[in-house]
Amino acid sequence: MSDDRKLPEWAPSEGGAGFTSEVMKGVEGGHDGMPGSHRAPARARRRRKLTVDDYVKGILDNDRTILARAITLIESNSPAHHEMAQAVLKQVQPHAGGGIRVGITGVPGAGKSTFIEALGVELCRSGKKVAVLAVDPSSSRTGGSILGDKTRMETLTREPNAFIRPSPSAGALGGVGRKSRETMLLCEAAGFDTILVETVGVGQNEVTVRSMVDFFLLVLISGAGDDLQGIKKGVMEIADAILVNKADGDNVHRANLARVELERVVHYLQQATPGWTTPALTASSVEGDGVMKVWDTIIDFHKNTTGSGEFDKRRRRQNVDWVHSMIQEGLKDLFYHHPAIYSKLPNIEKEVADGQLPATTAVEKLLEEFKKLTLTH
Ligand SMILES: Nc1nc2c(ncn2[C@@H]2O[C@H](COP(=O)(O)OP(=O)(O)O)[C@@H](O)[C@H]2O)c(=O)[nH]1
Ligand SMILES: [Mg+2]
Repeated sequence: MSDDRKLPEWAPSEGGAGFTSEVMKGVEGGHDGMPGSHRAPARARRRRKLTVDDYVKGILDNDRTILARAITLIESNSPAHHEMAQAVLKQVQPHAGGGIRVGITGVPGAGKSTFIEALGVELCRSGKKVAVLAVDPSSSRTGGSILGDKTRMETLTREPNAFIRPSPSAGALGGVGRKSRETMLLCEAAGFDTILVETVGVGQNEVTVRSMVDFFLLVLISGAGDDLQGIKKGVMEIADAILVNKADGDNVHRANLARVELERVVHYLQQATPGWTTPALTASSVEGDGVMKVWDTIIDFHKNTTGSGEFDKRRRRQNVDWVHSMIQEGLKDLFYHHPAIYSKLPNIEKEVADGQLPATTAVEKLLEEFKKLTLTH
């Protein structure tokens, strides 16, 4: 398996030539020392089909290559993979749940990745096992920002206690981190005790991430004084802490002003977590100041909410919410993939676009059709 280590952990198991060529070179010499043995090329071995048991054992043994492949399996849209993924999940689930799940959101460029790297390295060096899931909506389009994040987390990547998994949110059904919950469970089962989920704060993302993490951190930067006007009240109301990042150089004073102002504003808002007052903090992720203060806050939060029962309550509620979101996703899938609907949709769309059919009538027609097809007794 050591050959596989050369691959990025998130390389797709059916990866392109770019991922495999390096590995091919390393093993072609047949240097395993076994006379007469004929080793299969790394590419073939890497693609060896794993059984459910292989996946489960690999995950529980903290084999990162297998963990990465299991995540790829979970993220796959193929029905065959789906069944296997569920079987794997079912078996590892009893070993999951032990991590603290932290969501980190903010506008692009706020310094989320830099912060995660600074925090992650500290945590790894203090013996924690840190999994980073970077859910990046832009990555599915450009592919660029994933690499950008990866580059910025270079030091963290080298930490033996870290596992970094960028996942494109793949725009389509479900949007952000459709499989992030499952991925978190796998990481926990593999022994990761700290799960950091990075996501870009746009639209629904914050709410979705909030619904799957224990602690939600909003990362901001202070600008030219009118900072706070652009921040939606709704986002502040779901944050368990607000971090004004880039508090360094000329920016320290402004960042402190912003922090004070934020603390004042938060005071008037609804609490994100009952019994917990959302603090505003400053940090410089580049210089490191204030980064561990955020971690101390997370630890305080954890103590506070496990003591009050809020922690458990939230996890229980999240599991139920998850059921409903999967039902919604499943229903949507059933509808859109039904051959009768699928085949009619383009024409109906055209009629609506051309103004020949009211949108309401179109929907009624389609749903009636769908009901007839599915609700036969
Ligand atoms: N001065 C300063 N720059 C920072 C800090 N954190 C991040 N940056 C810079 O801000 C840019 C965006 O950072 P990145 O972590 O990729 O932001 P993300 O899009 O929120 O993940 C990069 O050029 C970072 O070097 C900080 O604390 N201070
Ligand atoms: Mg980033």
